[in-house]
Amino acid sequence: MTKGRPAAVLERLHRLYDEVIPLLPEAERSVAEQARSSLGEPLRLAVVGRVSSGKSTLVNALVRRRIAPTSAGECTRVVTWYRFGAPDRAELHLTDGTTRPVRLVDGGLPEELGVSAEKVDRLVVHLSSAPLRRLTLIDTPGLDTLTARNEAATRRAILGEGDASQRAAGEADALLYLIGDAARRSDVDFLADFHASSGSLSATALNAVGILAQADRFGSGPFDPRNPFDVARDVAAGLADTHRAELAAVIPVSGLLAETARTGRISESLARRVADLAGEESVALSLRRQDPDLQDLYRIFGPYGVSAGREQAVGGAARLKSWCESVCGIEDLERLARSQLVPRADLLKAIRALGALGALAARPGADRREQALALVEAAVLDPAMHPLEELRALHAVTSQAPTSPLGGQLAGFVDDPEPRTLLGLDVTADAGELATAARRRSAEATRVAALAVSPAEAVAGRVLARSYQLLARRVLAEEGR
Ligand SMILES: Nc1nc2c(ncn2[C@@H]2O[C@H](COP(=O)(O)OP(=O)(O)O)[C@@H](O)[C@H]2O)c(=O)[nH]1
Ligand SMILES: [Mg+2]
Repeated sequence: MTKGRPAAVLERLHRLYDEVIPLLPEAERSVAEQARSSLGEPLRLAVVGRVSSGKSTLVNALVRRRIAPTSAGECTRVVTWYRFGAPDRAELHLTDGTTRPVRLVDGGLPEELGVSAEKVDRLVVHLSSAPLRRLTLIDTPGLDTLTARNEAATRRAILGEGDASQRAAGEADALLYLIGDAARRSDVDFLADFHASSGSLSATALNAVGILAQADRFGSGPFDPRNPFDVARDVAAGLADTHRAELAAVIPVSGLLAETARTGRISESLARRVADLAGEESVALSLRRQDPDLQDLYRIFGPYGVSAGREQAVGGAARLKSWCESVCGIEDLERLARSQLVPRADLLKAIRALGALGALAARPGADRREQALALVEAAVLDPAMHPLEELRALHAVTSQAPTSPLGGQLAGFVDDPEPRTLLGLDVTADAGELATAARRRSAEATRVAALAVSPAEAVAGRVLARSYQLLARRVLAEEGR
């Protein structure tokens, strides 16, 4: 029965857009229309991080195609959107508003575009790759020019001005944030910018996932007895703890091993080249690391992949491939996306669209600005929009009061199961019993809010109290009472 709550959020949001758009200055209406139309699209997941952190390699692994160039041509300097579509094709959207097709070379993007990166707004690639049905991926050039975190920057991110990577992140519903071995100061600043740009209902750690990139390179090299993935896991756990407010999780991933495993690169002859190294002492192997053939293998598997993959390769290409896939961490990332991002897609999209409209309505100089802001305010308080409050409160307790039992209850509402499951009642419970139980839970939540030791828990308690009240109202309404 509670199914359809995210749909109700979207419906209410469309109504708000209908109300507010006529109040906006002419020039801003098309921006608002674009934000509205994105509500009907797959979730947008932007891949951000420093230059050469492995973003494009990871994108290739996720779409299972070697489509994104991973060397330093023009292509790597433009924001690239990967959308579902057939036939496979790419087009450049230029800043002057025109578009032009880009020819794929052997199924991949060319290194050079024939247009300088400054003239490109974005490159849009359509691929008939199954994962893109649910997620549009946005590959970004990389963050090096992170600037002040202020209101102007926030508006720029939402309204389509400013640094390309930042702007792309502003158009995204969720982020994969690639981090090196220690999140640097500017990484954290960027995350704060992104969250600010998602508007007042920013979901923060609910829509940003940290990736500890190039996990196969952790540890101190060939003489380190530890497995680099074990080292990376420890580092990731530490970062997840430090950045609980900004990141939903930190997952160690080797994009390179994932790309290699998933894009059809591992032929029997390649596996044989790796297998031929089996039995060689690791020390001997590392002493001849300048050997061109070894260099070539390192580019495909990385030094750890070659060294640890040798024994697997003896078993053939399929064995090597499945080993790469199982150690690289990509499946952990996909599992998280499936369980936390995709099911919350509508709410995440709604948060972005609401934030974008709120920022437009607040623009100084906008005609009838007071009226527009009042409409946004009224929509935020509408019971139909309550799931957004739940998502926000869930974030707050998850990051600030992780042991609170309210977190689990909020997650129950956010992930939208049956009222009977939410209330712990069996199938025989009728609407009256459900409503009574819901009201009792509401009162309990209010009590928790009053006694809460942390502000996050107090907010969560109040939000949950309303969630249960609305649930009671809804079961009774559906029963026709
Ligand atoms: N060893 C290793 N190298 C990687 C990994 N991911 C990317 N690289 C290499 O790092 C370089 C930059 O990768 P790229 O994906 O183009 O980075 P981007 O600039 O963030 O898009 C390339 O030479 C990749 O082969 C990884 O997981 N492990
Ligand atoms: Mg790149």
